[in-house]
Amino acid sequence: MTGRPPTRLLVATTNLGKLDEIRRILDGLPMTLVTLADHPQTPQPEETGATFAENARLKARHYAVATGELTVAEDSGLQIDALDGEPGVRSARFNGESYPEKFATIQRMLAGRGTDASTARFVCAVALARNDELAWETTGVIEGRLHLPARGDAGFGYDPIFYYPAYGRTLAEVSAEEKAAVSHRGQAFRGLRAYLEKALG
Ligand code: ITT
Repeated sequence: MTGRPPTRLLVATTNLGKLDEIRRILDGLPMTLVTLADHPQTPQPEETGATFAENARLKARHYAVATGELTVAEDSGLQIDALDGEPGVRSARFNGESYPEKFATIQRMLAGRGTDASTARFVCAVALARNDELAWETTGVIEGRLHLPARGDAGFGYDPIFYYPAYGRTLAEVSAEEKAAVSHRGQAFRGLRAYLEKALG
């Protein structure tokens, strides 16, 4: 980044589970973190990208232009190998109103392919934008496998069906600190933190 060091950072997500995790990872950074609650009139963009990275860039640019803030956005999701990477970029809007319904859909789809197990990964693409310009980007990945039925009630989204072998538990059975230490989001946002610390001098 060039010019005056930024003092504010908009964390542009409508997902409170993500926001809570991102806040913890960026805690102590010498910047004021603002959220979409500080910009309540801002319309949401349509997530038309074919990849996590495209959607992260699209969201970061959209909110940066709309608010004038230095903006970070992320696009993330679960890729299930036995389902050819589904739900992928459609994770948030995947079949089923609730997560238990989404888990049941996954179980049915797997059964349709003659299995009840699969390796899987969470991916998190992060993009930082100032106005329409992309300033920085990265991607974090965590590898694991499906655990059906779901187990645990921490975290959010697909955490109860994502088994992380090194912990021997699902990500809904570990603390926020344990999840952040290994997660796709933890990796990507620690990268952002390091970038911003350097940029801030
Ligand atoms: P924003 O676009 O406003 O950030 P969103 O929830 O719509 O919010 P995405 O389009 O990136 O965001 O969808 C991400 C979905 O992927 C999320 O809603 C969960 O279903 C899933 N997901 C991502 N990270 C996850 C995690 O750490 N644990 C469990 N599920 C996760």
